[in-house]
Amino acid sequence: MSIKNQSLSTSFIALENKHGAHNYHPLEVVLSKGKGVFVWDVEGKKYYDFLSAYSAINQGHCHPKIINALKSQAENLTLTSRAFYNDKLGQYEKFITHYFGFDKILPMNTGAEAVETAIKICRKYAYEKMKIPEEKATIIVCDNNFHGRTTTIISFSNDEAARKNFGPYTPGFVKIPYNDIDALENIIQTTENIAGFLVEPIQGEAGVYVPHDGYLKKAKEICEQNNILFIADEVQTGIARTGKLLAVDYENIIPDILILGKALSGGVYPVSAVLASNKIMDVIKPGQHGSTFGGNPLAANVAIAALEVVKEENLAENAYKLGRIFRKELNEFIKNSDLVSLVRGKGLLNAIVINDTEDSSTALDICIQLKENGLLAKPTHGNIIRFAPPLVITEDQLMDCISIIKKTIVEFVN
Ligand code: IF1
Repeated sequence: MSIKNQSLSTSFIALENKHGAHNYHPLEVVLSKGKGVFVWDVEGKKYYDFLSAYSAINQGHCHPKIINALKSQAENLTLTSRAFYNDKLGQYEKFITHYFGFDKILPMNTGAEAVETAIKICRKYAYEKMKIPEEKATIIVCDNNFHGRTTTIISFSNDEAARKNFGPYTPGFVKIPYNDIDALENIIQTTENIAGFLVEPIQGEAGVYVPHDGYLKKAKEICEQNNILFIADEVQTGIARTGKLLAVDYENIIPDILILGKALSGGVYPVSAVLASNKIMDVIKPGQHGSTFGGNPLAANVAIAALEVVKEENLAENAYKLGRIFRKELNEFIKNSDLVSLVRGKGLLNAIVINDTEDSSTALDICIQLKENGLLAKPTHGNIIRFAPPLVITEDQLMDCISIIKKTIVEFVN
């Protein structure tokens, strides 16, 4: 970066460092424009976005249809609160419940809020329908889960950085190893008052851990046999990211409670949702749950457009096809690499595992070099780099990105 350019980025970074909480350590790039699979920094340099704001930008940056839905609604009515009805929410609720095949939606804003909402619904259903004694409901979660950053959610995290010194923690959760059916069966046999099983169909933050085929189906069967609610957190894996509309679609299972977020709005507005049957959702009565922005007309209009784009542009099919090409090309490449030990993922949610210790800076250093070469990505934990481009990426663009990744790894080794 030239000295002049450096001062421009540096000045923006300095503003954030001085005036903003230091709750992130971003890659040193200052973005000012996004379109499709591309983003531009303040110096005008163009990059492929291979993070997609953690899978919130599945439809591509600033998708025209979604932006128009945002603009047109924003000029009419943005927020009424739920003290009154509005002319967009009911249409959205009908649209999304038909789209995913559920009876009802409880609309929220962030993914964490939707996870918290699902936990509350599960607990209330346990007390009022499962006859579990009040205050005794227990929800099974998995080791290395990531479901957000509220106090309750980090209470069942085993990521010390996300959890330490934020206690006292919310009780009512038990942890089992991910992708381990015996552990699920065992905890159910040995623990009283189990109300639900909250699980990511693929563990994103943990490093794009894809469970073995049949895990989710078997887990759902065990939950059904034991009258336990199967709660799928598809905030990151949903909305076509893994090559199907939902990651659970690979195993043809229907969760009792489905949690969505991120790409539900194409990244233009915070929109999340909890979907369930009438039998489950109807435990929530007026005044028992809500939020100021939950179900606002702006979110409703944006989410309909974002979901229409997914089908109109065959994003799941594209993610499925290009994901296979990505893993095939990289698996071939790493046969001769000592630096990259593994490629894994589904659809366009993939990761490479760097052959170095978890606490090494190698993965980050590679991302810094990728940035220099025109591609933005970020490590998840330690030695794992997640690759998740917008699902609108073309095969030519993907091949271009694969070349950049290969070139960078070769440069890094030499
Ligand atoms: C950060 C991670 C990804 C999620 C799943 C719920 C939520 C998330 C499966 C909460 C959010 C985001 C949060 C963001 C970075 C990103 C992330 F690195 F934190 F773990 F994607 F893997 N369920 N994930 O992935 O949704 O409240 O954020 O809308 O906190 O740094 P949210």
